[in-house]
Amino acid sequence: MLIIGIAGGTGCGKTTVVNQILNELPEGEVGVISQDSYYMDTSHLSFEERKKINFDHPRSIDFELLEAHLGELRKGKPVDQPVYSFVKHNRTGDTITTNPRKVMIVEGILILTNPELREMFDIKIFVHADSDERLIRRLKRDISERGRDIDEVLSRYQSTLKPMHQQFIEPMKEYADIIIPNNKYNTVAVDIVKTIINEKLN
Ligand code: UZR
Ligand code: MG
Repeated sequence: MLIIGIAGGTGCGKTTVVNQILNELPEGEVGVISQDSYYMDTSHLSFEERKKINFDHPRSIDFELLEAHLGELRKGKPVDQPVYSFVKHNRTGDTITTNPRKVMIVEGILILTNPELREMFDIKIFVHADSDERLIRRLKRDISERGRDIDEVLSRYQSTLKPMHQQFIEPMKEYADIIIPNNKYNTVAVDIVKTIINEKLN
């Protein structure tokens, strides 16, 4: 199994890069695990309390479960991934069965911050976009897809996203094997990653 970790700040285009990588690759050969599915279970908190959680700090992620699941997949076993709701800021209680694939992609803002998880990646990719670009994308997405308003997104950005990015995410570039400049769609970089994957598949 080839395990690829894809990190980068919010709005850098991780999800888009992953989707472009998957595009045209043989179906059933490549699987994706998103860090988003592994936010800590916060069922014991009220919605108001959950809204105050710092979701950009590594402690908000259940790395233990994520590592355990990746370990099982590496052994060829399926896992039941939790399903997460950004609207409720919590796990929904549902799970989705994920089968092992020849190539597994793990994506998320904080996936390179955990040393044990980092060790499990054969290739570490950091997607870079400038912070203004990322803020614009984040605003658009959170308003259209995650039920936020402009004030909430901006104040969260200033109070949490930006400082956490500087403290935990940006420094992870140092661990990356490949940094993808992604202010615009970078089809060349995506093609290079696809070539590496195809080599593994053939
Ligand atoms: P991406 N996030 C939420 O907004 N709500 C949650 O319940 C859990 C996470 C956000 C999180 C982070 N920060 O910036 C973002 N906040 O999801 C990471 N607030 O996702 O890489 O797709 O932007
Ligand atoms: Mg994403």
